[in-house]
Amino acid sequence: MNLVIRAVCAIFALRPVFLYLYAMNDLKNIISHFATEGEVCSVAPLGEGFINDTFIVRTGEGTPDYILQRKNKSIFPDVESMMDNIAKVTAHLRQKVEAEGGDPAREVLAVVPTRDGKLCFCDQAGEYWAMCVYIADTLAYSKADTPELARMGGVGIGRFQSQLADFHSPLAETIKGFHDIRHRFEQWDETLKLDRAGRVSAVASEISWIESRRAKMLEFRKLVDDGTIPLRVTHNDTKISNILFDRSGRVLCVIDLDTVMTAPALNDFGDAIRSYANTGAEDDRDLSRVGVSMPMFEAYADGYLSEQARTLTQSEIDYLAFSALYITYEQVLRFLMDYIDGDHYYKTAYADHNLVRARAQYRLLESMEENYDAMCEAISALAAKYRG
Ligand code: GN1
Ligand code: MG
Repeated sequence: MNLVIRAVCAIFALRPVFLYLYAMNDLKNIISHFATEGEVCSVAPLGEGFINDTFIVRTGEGTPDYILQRKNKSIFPDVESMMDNIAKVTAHLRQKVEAEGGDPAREVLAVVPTRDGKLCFCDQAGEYWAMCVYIADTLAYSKADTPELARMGGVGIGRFQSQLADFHSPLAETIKGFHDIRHRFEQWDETLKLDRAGRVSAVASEISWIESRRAKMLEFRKLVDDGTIPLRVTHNDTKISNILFDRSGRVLCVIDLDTVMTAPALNDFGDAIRSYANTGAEDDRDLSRVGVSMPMFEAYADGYLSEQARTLTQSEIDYLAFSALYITYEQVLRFLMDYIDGDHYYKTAYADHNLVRARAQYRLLESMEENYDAMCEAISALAAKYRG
């Protein structure tokens, strides 16, 4: 039956409806395996994540609500290790928030274990589920509307990185070579060779966008390999929708910790700029709307450097502006690669969605290239301001 519902919903692009029907059949049983409090009143799909399936689980008065996620095991091959990363990192963050006199219940994600003490539950179909406590009364955005919000986003990620600066337990690599462009090129070359969806010839000009910048991107990666750019504990998916803000605009809690790994801190800066400083949407069809907003760029960089300028090395400062180009380029590659491959990685809402995303992200990349000197100057000025 599920298969029929799934097929119908896929045909009519009714993913949320599918999730809801799926939920009603099976979710309460899955939830019963977790150490939750209270009676489950409702379960409904939540959010716009591209990878996992997310649900909000409402319980009655006086007990917390929860976030339930089916983790995408084709993307995260070792969900148990990923959850182990998240448990370790959140325990560390909790100690920091407590020591700073904050409210750990609202400022750190709380993983809900299963009743037998595991961090995730594997159902009969072999799907992995995880749960955390829902943090009520927060604001989430798909777009930064004001420079003030962008600045607070930068403060939040700067703080997140600094709270993890003394986290030294090893972390599993949840997705191999996630922001390593060398690894992405291996996948890219293979995808083009296989041409599984027969789309390569139709996107020749888009492919040339990637190829014309290949050498430059590989050159940057060498700086990571030779230790010029250090590794730190980073989030790796810092788009604005992965941050919860409080009503005063302050970052309350950084969520979606699936990709927390040891990686260059620059990834978090670059990915955030890709999101906060885009004047258009990530998948804008109207490319005239897409570009880098310098006020948003400066505001985010100001917030980030107010927290991190004294911690980052000079090499990291020198490549901060470039990191925005690097991550945006990588995102063009990833969307285009998924389109060429037949749309297996990202959730899509319509047939050429990944191609639309790749084109919009490419327009953003071009705009960053046009504004690159100004971006570098802004970073130098801000680094001087906060380093004294
Ligand atoms: C995915 O999971 P979500 O929707 O926050 C992706 C990111 C991309 C982003 C593009 C694990 O993020 O890397 O930048 O989509 N996450 C994974 O919006 O691939
Ligand atoms: Mg994510």
